[in-house]
Amino acid sequence: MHQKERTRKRENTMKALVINGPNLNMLGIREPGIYGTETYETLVQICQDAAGDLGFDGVEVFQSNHEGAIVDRIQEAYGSVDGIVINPAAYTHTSVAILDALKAVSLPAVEVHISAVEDREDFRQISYAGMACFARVTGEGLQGYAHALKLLAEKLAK
Ligand code: CA2
Repeated sequence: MHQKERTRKRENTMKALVINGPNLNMLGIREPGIYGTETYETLVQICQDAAGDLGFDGVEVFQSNHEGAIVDRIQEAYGSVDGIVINPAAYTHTSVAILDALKAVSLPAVEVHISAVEDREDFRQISYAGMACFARVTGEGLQGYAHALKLLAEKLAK
C-alpha cells in the first residue's frame, strides 16, 4: 500500500471530491431550458448540504474549464479523498486523459450529468469518464449531485 493511502486509512474520515468541467460555472446565466435557472453557487450548496447529511466529514467542490487542471485535481485526490463525483461536462465525450486519471487513482467514482444526455445529440452518447465510474446519474438537474453523493456514500459504507 502506498504511504499516502496508509495515512488516509489511519485518519478514519470520509471525504468526497466533486469535480465539474467546463462552462458549469455559467449555470443559471445561459441555456436555462437545458440546465435550469439555478446558479453554480446553488450547486455547491447542494453538494455541501448532501455531504453533511450523508455523513461525509468534508467535501470539496472543484470546477475548471481546463482538461489538464481536472487531470491534476484527480491525481491530487489519490490518498486524500475517499471518492469522487464527476461531471466532466463537454470533456465527458472527448477526454481519454480524464478517463486515464480516474483509472490511475482507482477511487470509487460516480458520473453525474444535469441533463438527460442519453436523450440528446449522438456526440453526447459516448462517455469516456463513465468507463471508470461505478454509477451514473443523469437528468435529475442539480439534485442529481445529491443523488450521486448518496450512491458514493453507500459504496464507501460497503
Ligand atoms: O448535462 C450535463 O451535465 C452535461 O455534462 C453538461 C455539459 C454538456 O457538454 C454535457 O454533454 C452534458 C455542458 C455544460 C455547459 O454548462 C452550461 C451552463 C450554463 C450555460 C451554458 C452552458
